[in-house]
Amino acid sequence: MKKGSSIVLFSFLLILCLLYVSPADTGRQKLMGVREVRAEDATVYVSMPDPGKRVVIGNGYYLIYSFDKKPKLGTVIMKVEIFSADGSKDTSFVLRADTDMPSMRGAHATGDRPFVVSKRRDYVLPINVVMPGTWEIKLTVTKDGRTVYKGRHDFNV
Ligand SMILES: [Cu+2]
Repeated sequence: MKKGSSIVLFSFLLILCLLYVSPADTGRQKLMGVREVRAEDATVYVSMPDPGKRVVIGNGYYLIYSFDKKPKLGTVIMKVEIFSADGSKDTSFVLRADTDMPSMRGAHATGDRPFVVSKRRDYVLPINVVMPGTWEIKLTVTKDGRTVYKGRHDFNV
């Protein structure tokens, strides 16, 4: 009788653990997920005008971005030119871009990757389009270690 009741008690505690521990874990993961989304919302990427148009980035500077070809499956080169108020090219900025598919967030996320400055004083970055759908490019422009502009461009392939 005593042994039987301790088995019952043990089973009861085991069921309690299974019931309580797993939902708690799920809840914690959900909470963390919410926090991640909020952290991302806090960093605002402004939707940029179309390629070839001026994008004002402040202090008289503007950028113009374009692609070496209409984006399609494969590698497309993103080019960004930055001009100062007098229209001369400026390569004193540091540019980074994070590429992903919003519909399957994280599946192809590249993380922030730096652009390289070319001989023509363009900022260039190869982007690998590995599947059809909507892609997003999140561009971060920094100068002297400070973020001066965050822009976003979506395109369909
Ligand atoms: Cu995908």
